[in-house]
Amino acid sequence: MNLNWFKKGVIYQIYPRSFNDSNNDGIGDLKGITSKLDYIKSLNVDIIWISPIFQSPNKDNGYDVSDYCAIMPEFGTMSDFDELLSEAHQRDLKIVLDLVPNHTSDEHKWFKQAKQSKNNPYRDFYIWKKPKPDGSPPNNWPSFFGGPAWTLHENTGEYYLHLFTKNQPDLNWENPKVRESIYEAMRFWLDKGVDGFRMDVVSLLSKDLNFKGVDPKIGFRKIIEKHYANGPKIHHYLHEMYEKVMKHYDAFSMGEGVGVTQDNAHLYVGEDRKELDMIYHFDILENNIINGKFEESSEFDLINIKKIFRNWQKVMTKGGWIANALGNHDFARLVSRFGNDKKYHKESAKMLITLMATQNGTLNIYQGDEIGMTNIHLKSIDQVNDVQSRNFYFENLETQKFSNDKALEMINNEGRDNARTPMQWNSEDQAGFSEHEPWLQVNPNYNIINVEQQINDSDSILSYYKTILALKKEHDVLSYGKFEEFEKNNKNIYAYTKTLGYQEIVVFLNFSQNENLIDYEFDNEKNYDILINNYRFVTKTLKNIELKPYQSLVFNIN
Ligand code: TEU
Ligand code: CA
Repeated sequence: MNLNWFKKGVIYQIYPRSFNDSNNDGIGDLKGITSKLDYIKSLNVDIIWISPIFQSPNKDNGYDVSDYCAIMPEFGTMSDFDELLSEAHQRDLKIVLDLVPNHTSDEHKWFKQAKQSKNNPYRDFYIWKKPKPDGSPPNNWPSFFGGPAWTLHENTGEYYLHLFTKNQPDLNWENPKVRESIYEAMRFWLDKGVDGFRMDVVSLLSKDLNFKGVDPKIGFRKIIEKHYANGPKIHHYLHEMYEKVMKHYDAFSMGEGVGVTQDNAHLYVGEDRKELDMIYHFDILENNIINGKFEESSEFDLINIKKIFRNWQKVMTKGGWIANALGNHDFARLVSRFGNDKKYHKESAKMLITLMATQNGTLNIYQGDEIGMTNIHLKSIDQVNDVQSRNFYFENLETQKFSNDKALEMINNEGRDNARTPMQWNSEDQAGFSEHEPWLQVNPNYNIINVEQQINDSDSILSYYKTILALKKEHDVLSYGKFEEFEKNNKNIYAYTKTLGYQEIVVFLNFSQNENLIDYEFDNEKNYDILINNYRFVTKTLKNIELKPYQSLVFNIN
């Protein structure tokens, strides 16, 4: 296996709108990030992924780009960016930008041109189809964010495809000019010295080119897998992107693998394939979301989670590499979802980072998770900002599939605003994020959950993150060890060993609120030193160890 720097490196994801506001207009910005680089460095992370910062009308907070080579004015200027990059590099922190190659904003100059007429040279930058004879859309494809994936452009009489909002028309990757234009933008940033890209929904670049209708009964996740992602040209495009751009730089690509499965992932990341460096998979993030967001979801099930981790390990044993995450800007807060954000807030937040830091695959940490930020409870739809949640709510008002209260409850449980509330720096007004009312309200728990309060507390979630990430730097076994599980069918405890050369560790994680006895044969001939433990309490004997609620306990065996 080729041990590139980005495999062991830990990624810290920043959602710039919500991270730190330097000029007090209520919106986080680049200077705000620069002023927190020492803080970020102190976490012992290596790479910063910044969610989109390119010019955008913000219909989907930057995931609708109107100029790939300009900075969004709300976030600052190009020289603010250059300063951020150079200050980061001085601290030995890498910067990874979020590239959105599947669609642009409808305000991008390419789309403005394309709309002019059917024979405009930019027409073919997008995907246009004639209406059906009755005037309806060319097929029944649903968009990710509700409603059909097609919108009629009245003046030219054709529909354009948009897998996300109607303000995000899909680019036509069949057109070599589109590909070259994106490659040019990539070179622009790489020439400045950025260290790589997180590539938004990169698996969707090639879709089902027959545009066959879908069977809604199979559910949205399967629709993505079968019709939107993994299209016939996907590997051709990604290989071309590697050859024409990525291979010429010391930079890596992390593909957002929506619709990529354990069975086809190696085609994207196999070392011999020369396509992507790693795939960011969704199986954990979507583990209880059966058919897609805002449909029925199932209860937390550790046995299923174990199975997902186990199967994704296989992609790496086949020579590929993956990226792991329990949370990002599109999902609920991890401690609220996978842990317990009340009685066992601290314990479960620490246990969850222990899980992530001891799995192979590049670890992604999302801003605020290092202090255990939680979901927010919004009381009415007026407080909801996220376009996906709002579309769901208003569509549901008409269909009444769920009651309005239920719809709001689902938004509170699953909605994207949960992860997007401003970063909680201290207990001052607006959590120290800004002196102005922020674009999205601060979580009212900021006076008990914030950086300032945790930074000097050796028992805090923040201190635990720093410790375990330092251990990850020191012990390669955490990042590359051979993984072996036991108690596979235990629904409360996740337990595994990892071995690399002479080093062996054993990891015990209690996912329940109860004490649970571990069933493991300790070898009398060996020493078991505690590498990390989220409880102060230390066991005297290795017999009949009872894990406390949400305890994580890792031994170094020698
Ligand atoms: O997300 C793609 C994606 O699949 C998400 O829409 C995800 O499935 C959903 O939020 C959870 O149900 C990426 C970006 O991360 C997201 O913020 C963008 O809105 C989207 O692409 C469009 O660019
Ligand atoms: Ca600002």
